[in-house]
Amino acid sequence: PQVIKLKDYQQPNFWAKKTELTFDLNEDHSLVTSKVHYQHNPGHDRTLTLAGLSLELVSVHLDHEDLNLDAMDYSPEHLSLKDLPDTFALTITTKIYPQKNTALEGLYKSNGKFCTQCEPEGFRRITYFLDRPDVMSEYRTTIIADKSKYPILLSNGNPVDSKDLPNNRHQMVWHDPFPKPSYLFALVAGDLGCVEDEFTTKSSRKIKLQIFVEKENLDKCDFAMQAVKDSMKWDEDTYGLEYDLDIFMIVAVSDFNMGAMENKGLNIFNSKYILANPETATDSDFEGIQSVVGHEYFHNWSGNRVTCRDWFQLSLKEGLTVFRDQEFSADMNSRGVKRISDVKVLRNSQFVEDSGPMAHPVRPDSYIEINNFYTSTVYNKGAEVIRMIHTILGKDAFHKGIDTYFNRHDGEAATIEDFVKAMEDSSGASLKQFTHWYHQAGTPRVNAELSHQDNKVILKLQQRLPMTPGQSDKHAQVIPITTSFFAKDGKAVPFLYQGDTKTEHVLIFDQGEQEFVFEGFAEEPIPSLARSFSAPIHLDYQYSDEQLIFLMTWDNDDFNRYEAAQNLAMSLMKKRQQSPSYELPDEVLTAYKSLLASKTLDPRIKARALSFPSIDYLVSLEQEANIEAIFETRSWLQESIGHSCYQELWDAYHQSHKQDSYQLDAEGIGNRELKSVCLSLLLATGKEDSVALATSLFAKSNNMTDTITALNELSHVNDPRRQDAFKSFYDKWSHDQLVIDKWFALQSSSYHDHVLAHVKDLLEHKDFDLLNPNRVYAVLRQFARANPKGFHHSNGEGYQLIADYVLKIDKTNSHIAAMLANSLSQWRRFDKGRQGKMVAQLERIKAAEGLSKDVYEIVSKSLQ
Ligand code: BAL
Ligand code: ZN
Repeated sequence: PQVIKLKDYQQPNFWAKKTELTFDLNEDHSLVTSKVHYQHNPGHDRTLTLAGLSLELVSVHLDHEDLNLDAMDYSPEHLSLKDLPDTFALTITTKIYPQKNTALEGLYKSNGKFCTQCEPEGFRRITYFLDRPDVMSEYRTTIIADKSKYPILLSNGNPVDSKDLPNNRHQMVWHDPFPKPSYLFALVAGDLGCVEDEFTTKSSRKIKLQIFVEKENLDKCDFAMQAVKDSMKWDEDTYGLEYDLDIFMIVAVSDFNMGAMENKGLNIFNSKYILANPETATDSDFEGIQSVVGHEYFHNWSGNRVTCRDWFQLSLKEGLTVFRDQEFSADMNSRGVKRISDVKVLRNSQFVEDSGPMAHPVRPDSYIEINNFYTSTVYNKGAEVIRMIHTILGKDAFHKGIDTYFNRHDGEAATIEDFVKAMEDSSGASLKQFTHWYHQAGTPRVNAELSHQDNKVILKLQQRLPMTPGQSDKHAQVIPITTSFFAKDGKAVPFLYQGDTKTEHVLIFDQGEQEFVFEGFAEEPIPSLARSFSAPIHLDYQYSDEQLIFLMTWDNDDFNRYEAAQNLAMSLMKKRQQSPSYELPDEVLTAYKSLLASKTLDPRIKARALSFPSIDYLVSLEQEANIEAIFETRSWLQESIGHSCYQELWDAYHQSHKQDSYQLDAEGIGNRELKSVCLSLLLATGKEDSVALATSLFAKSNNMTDTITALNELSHVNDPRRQDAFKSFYDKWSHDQLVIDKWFALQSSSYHDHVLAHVKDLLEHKDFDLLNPNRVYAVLRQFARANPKGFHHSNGEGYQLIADYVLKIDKTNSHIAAMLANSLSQWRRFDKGRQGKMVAQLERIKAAEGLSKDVYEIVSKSLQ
């Protein structure tokens, strides 16, 4: 397959100024007529080559001339015309089959509705087009369909006309005045219910808000609607950014590859990120809805008004928009808890990716299939890079930079350089060296050492960026290290640095090795480094367990308090691995007990401090991980804390458990999360009364969060109560697809001994659907990513199962297949036996005939 390279970027030969689309939607096929007004790009060739995918060409008109197809240069994948004039209109009719489109890209059908997904390259499955983000066009879209089956016809922009047609058909015309690339095009046609509301902008314009869902789900849209209004308000208050069209629509569909899509004025969502009420959704579902609704809404500026010049710039919109949604959620909820969640995601997926064969820079240099680059590096590390710019420049300069960026590039397709330049110009700072973060892959390791002399503290930092595929020669990066020091009394020490005395300074660490000298210390303090995770790095500082307990108790940065607990857990696990007779000392147990007993600490921070690093993250830290040993020591730690703190956990559980009241607020959510962690540690002991406690929570729960907490614990129990609970859950919820996804997912991540056979049964279950991405994620991705015990079983059967399904799914949806294939890419991290078995499956996939380029790219890079 062809490798696309950033350095080969060229502007197109023609621009598409206006695009008029007509969709004639039918049950067997649809006809799409596109009339595009092209304009020659001076200095470029006069050949126009349009992209297509699986298209059937019906007719082509150049202005008014009907072109003879037999004499034309075209295939299902391209259409090319030579010697074209300066301006002309090209009218193309294509025949497409949305009903047969299982890739869920382009125009397809989901549950009887027509819908689209065009990012990144789905539009070419609709018509021949300059399907690239730098070609921005004004769209007018006419949709024609049967009036009874498809009463609702939607597209981007504002509705401008509608009328009835013969044969019970009707048509609707939409016009989007904002030029946009084809990837932001959207169409929906179906019989949908609608929840409506209104938002008044800061300039007093009234915006109509509509969420379209299947009629039986109309009662599950309130939370998402509130999130839309909160997002609109937040973007005005924070960045002065106002919504631009008169109407903002969201449609929820059940078959969707991604979480959601920011099409101009018509966001299309995976129903998982819209539909919720306390009976069906967990607290984390609600959080997900708020952040995804925010994310897609914020794209209206960061992505739509200013888009990307090419797909190498994907992080320009995604990194920035993730940063914006993270800040939105932090402002709406607890900032400390949000930071802990975001770092957890980063470590569990981006750090893992960055340490394996798929490691790539935030701005990749090349790709085979761009769909493979919607990664946590582009999204989450991209957001960390924006966050560091915010930290280095400060809030005011950052906001000025954002203003400059949007003012300068409104209506344009921009690059990462444009963004950085806007930040530099408005702050006066140079970000030249900083831009290595965009070009260099890999997670920097920072080693820190401290010494104390007289009243001074010297902090010595060293940075090292590991080699990654295709990159061996690395430059030192600019790393902001937010630093405080604590005295023995638990207070932060004010200290002098660069003429300023404060309790917290941001150190700019930009050399391979650097010493920082601070004054104002009567005694040697305990450092709190990279506070709030000020940079996406691995930080090595040799804390003693005693110091970690101190920080866990006294640090006033929520993230670093959690971090101390994580480091303490890793230190304890290491000691146990080195000495199998090692047991937790009293000081450690006392620390956990006082954490649980604290009257002032946010229950969610307590809960996070008592949750330990994931197996995947622990594996990613090793050269050749012994997964059994990691699994055993992690279980030992949970079990030891469970046994030694049984009474305290039991008490904390009951204090958090408000049986009859349910509140979706900080207190309610905090209590439920702490309760869940306590229950998990209690069950780690295997004691009968803890199993009884989970069984009782399951039986009496009045909300989905508690139900899932209990069912998750019971899923690992080797006795009939597991089966009973799953049966009663299924009987109660079999009508609700999203809830049944949870039922599948919990069984796939169960640690019971026969889980592989059980997963195979689930794949044969009547409700399993290979064409529905959420269901595939619930069973197969969950097994591969959230069940290290089952997936990495030494017999290799877990790997074989995943490979079997990669090959099966590749025939219908290569995007989902590639995502699944990626779970085999980390093979180098494991022991020789597992390595051989994973490689054998990768080789088997690679050798398969007719493999998609999506899967080919993942497996071939994994094997390199
Ligand atoms: N643009 C694809 C989905 C998202 O990141 O919003
Ligand atoms: Zn996005």
